[in-house]
Amino acid sequence: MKRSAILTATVFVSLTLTRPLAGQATPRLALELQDYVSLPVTADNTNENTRAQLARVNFLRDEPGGRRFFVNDLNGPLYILDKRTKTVTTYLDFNGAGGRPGLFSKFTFERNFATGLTNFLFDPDYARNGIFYTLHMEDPTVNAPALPKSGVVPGLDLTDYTTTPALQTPTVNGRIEREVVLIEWTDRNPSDNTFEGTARELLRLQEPLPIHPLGEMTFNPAARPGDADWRVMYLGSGDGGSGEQRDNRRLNPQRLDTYVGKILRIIPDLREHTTTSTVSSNGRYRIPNDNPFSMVDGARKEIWASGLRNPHRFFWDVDPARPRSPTLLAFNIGLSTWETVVVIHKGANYGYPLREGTQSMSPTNGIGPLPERDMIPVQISDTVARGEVRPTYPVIQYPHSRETGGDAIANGFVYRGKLIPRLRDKLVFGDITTGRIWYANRSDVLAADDTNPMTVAPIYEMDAGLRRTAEEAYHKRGGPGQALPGSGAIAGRGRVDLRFAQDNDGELYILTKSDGMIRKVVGARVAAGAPLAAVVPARAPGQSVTGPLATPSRNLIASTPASIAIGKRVYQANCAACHGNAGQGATKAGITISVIEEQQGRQPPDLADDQWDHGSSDSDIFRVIKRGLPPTMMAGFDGRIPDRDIWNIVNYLRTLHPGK
Ligand code: HEC
Ligand SMILES: [Ca+2]
Ligand SMILES: [Ca+2]
Repeated sequence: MKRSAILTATVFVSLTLTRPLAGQATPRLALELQDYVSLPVTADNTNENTRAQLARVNFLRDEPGGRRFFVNDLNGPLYILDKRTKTVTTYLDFNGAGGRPGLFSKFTFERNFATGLTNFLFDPDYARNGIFYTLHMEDPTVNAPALPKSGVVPGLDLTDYTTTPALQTPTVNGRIEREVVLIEWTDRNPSDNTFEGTARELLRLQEPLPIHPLGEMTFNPAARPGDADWRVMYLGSGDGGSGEQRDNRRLNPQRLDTYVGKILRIIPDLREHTTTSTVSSNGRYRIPNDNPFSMVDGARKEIWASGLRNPHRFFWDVDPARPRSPTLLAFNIGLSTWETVVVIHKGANYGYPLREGTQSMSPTNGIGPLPERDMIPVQISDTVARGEVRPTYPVIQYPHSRETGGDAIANGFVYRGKLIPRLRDKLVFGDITTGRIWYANRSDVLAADDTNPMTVAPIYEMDAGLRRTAEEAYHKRGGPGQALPGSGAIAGRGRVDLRFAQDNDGELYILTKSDGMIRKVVGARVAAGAPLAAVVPARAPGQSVTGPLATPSRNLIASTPASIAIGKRVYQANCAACHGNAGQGATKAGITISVIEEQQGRQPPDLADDQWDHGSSDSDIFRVIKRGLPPTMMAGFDGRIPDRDIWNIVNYLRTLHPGK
């Protein structure tokens, strides 16, 4: 087995220090990675998008007991990875689409992001009961049975297998593009590499669009038999793309009568907690009676928390001082401005799509400061609201920016292994597309879980050289593209597509879809050069916590050559990635932003053609740049670009029209 230590580059990225840390200087860290295993290539190279990633490796989970890892590839296989021999064996193959040999005929995996076999999870009692759970995606319009194909897995007994009616998600156009299916599997003999036993469909959920599905599952690791949380499953349910629609689907993450944009909490095993729970409407699982909305008329009883766009990864932080009550963190992908980590609290509302990060977001006012009276309606349904709630805000956030941010938050873990004492008590996390990696001190993360939206944990960038490493491996392993597949607004051409995993010893692994590799984090050295700066993005310079949304009615900066030159520079740094380097618009610039393409949305428009869909006066354009155009990817730059420079951009844009 090849084991090449890949040392990291020490590229210094300058960051703004907005809150100096008391006491010790913070060293700059560089992560050392070691190839762990290369997964079988499952790419479709007829496509430049994420289907051309060499292997869409999504999760690595350590088997309770620790002899083997299990790993899934979104394209269909659930693998067993032997830790000693590093051999990869297909345990179950879900991909039976279009006559493929796997289990499910309605399986769908070909569109860009979290499609296919999205997740799997071991039951807390797996070592004794052999139970695990999977989430996969189906296309309800495919004309084929939803039952697993018989004979594909010889040991799978399908005698009692039946499907369930899909849990409904409101839509205004009648379109339900996907269904996510949660299945409970019982392997009678979990010690071998084959499946023999039964399976039970627990639920299927309608997803309006193929993005942000119900995709994450976890159990409280501290719960023991007899505890209220024992074998109680928390689910991270993305909003199915609804929050960024311009119609009534938009409020789905807020609506308590929907399952999307929520954290759900259920009891998969009908035999558990029988006296303190209620059987679900489909009869396949139970709902704990202490869920926060179990007594609210019209609400889905499964809901634990609401108002999230895409809580696609969880992490339980176990405090050594209070090991019995761990804290659940969710990594939540943002729409236009902020990537966030939130602490999950019973009944909390995280505000989306009325809030993003620590700002407000609305189709009329754009992205802006929080209102003085920071309350939002408790939305029971589309038309019924009952009372108000103060939103709960992130403990970590970083912006969509080239200097200090990224496109989409991956996940992370507090390091608790032995190999790298320097990482102890640090929450290590990253950005999916850019492959950028940061840490936050665990104590800062927990301290930011106050009721003040403007306190967030400082984050510190680390070097890992991940993009270069992935590019090299991608080419070495036969990837045909010049750049890595896919694209992002901040990453540009080529997505690293990063996720983290943690083994039972607390050691960290890095999964990258682009090159289909798993690498182990084996060291963190202090990098040479300037000391690392902290980023506290919640209160960017000039940004008020609350305040009026007024924008000036006329251009305050004269259109001088100096103003135009500054405007051009600021434009290049912040806007060119989407609107092209000459304002010609994404299409003419040959840019396709995968996320927008996926939703068949509007690509960033031409700003040089003198057609302004959102108003053509200088102050209209100023307002669009400052506040953004929610719910689209056009973010507000309030707090990130000073007003003076927004006027400079307006002056620059005015020079682009060919008539000028
Ligand atoms: C992440 C991609 C992205 C970035 C970065 C971005 N935009 Fe946009 N922008 C869009 C999209 C998408 C739209 C179209 C929204 C819609 O109407 O559907 C848009 C719309 C606009 C409009 C409205 C055009 C009209 O017809 O009225 C203006 C003006 C604009 N952007 C300016 C900028 C400026 C200036 C910057 C940099 C400070 C910038 N944008 C950065 C994606 C982006
Ligand atoms: Ca078995
Ligand atoms: Ca806070």
